[in-house]
Amino acid sequence: MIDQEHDINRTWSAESKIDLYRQMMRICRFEQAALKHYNAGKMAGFLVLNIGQQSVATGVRSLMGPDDHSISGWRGMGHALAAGMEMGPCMAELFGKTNGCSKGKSGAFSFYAPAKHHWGCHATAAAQTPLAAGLAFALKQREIKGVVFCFLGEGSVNQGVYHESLNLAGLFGLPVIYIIENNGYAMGTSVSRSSVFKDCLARRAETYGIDWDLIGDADPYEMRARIQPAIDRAREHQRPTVLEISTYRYFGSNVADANHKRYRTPEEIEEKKSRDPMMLWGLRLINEGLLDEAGLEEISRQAKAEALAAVAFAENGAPPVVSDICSDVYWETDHATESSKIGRHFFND
Ligand SMILES: Cc1ncc(C[n+]2csc(CCOP(=O)(O)OP(=O)(O)O)c2C)c(N)n1
Repeated sequence: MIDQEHDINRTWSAESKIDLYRQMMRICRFEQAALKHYNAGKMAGFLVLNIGQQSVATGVRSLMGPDDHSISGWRGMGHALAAGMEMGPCMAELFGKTNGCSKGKSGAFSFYAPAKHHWGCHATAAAQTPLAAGLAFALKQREIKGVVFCFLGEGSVNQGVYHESLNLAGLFGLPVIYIIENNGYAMGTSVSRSSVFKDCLARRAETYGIDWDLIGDADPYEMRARIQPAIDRAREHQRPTVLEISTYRYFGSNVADANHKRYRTPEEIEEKKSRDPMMLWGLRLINEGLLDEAGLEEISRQAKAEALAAVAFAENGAPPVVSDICSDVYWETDHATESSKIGRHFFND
C-alpha cells in the first residue's frame, strides 16, 4: 500500500498536515532564538538543539491520542514544544528565571508538562527508559488504553538500564514504544564506533520478543504509516515496540561542541541539509495545493514572532532567590502528607 493511502493518512486533515509544518517551524525558531541568547551569555549549562530532527517529535505527536504520554532524553526541547508546552515558560527556564516552567531551577532538562502528558527531558543517558516502562505499567494497571512514547538517542541503547527496560516491557506486556532517534553520533562518537549492531539498532528488540522497525525521518506519510502498527499493538494487545528513526542534527552534540565539523565533514552536514525534512514537507504541502510560498513564509514569521515574545517573557522574569532553593525539588517536602511526617514514602501498607 502506498503510505499516503494508509488509513491513518487518508483521514489526516489538511489543517493537521499544515500544523505539522507549523510545529516543526516553531521548534526551529525557538531553538534559533535560544542559541542566539546562549551565545550572548544569557544562559548557563548545556543547550542541546533538536534542529534537523523536528520531524520525529512532531510526526509522532501527530499520531498521539488523549490517553498517550511522552518522555524524552537530553535532546528533548523539540519533544516538549511538540507536546504543547508554551515557548515563554520554556525560554524563561533556559534563562534560569522564576517564570520558567520549572521555576528556572534546571534549564532544558526540566521541560516537564504532566498536564500535557509529557514527562520531561532526562539528562542521564537512557534514564527515561525505565520511567517509560513504569508509566506504561501504570496505564496497564489502570486499564487505560494509552501508549507511552519514549524517545532516546542511538548512543543510549548501550546503557544497561535500556535493556532492563526492554526485558520488563517484553515480559509484562507493556504499552510502550521506544523510539531511537538515530542521528549518527553520540557526542563525537559515530554509531559505527560505539555499537556492534551498526546497521539496525532496533533489531536488538528481537532478543526480548519485541517487534521493531526501521524508519526514515523525511516523509511524514511513511513515518505515520509505519508507526501506527506499533500504536495498535500497544493499545489493543499491550505489546511494546522498538522503532529506530534515522535522522540528523545540524548542530553539535550541544552548542559547546566546537569540534563537530571534525568528527563529521561540513559536506556531510550540507548534504543532509539539502534533504531537510521540514523543507521537504513544505514543498509537499505546496505540491498538494494546501499552502503556497507565502503561506509557508507566514508560518515562519509567526513562529519567529512567538520565539521573540518568549525571549521578552524570559528577559522580564525574576531570578530565583536563595531561600527557595529547596522548594519544588521534592514533592514530599512541599506536601505535608502522613507519610512525609513519618519519613517513609513507600511500602506503608
Ligand atoms: C549515563 C550517562 N553517561 C554519559 C553521559 C554523557 N553524555 C551526554 S550526551 C551523551 C551522548 C548521548 O547520545 P545519544 O543517546 O545518541 O543522544 P543524542 O545526543 O545523539 O541525541 C553522553 C554520553 C550521560 N549523560 N549519561
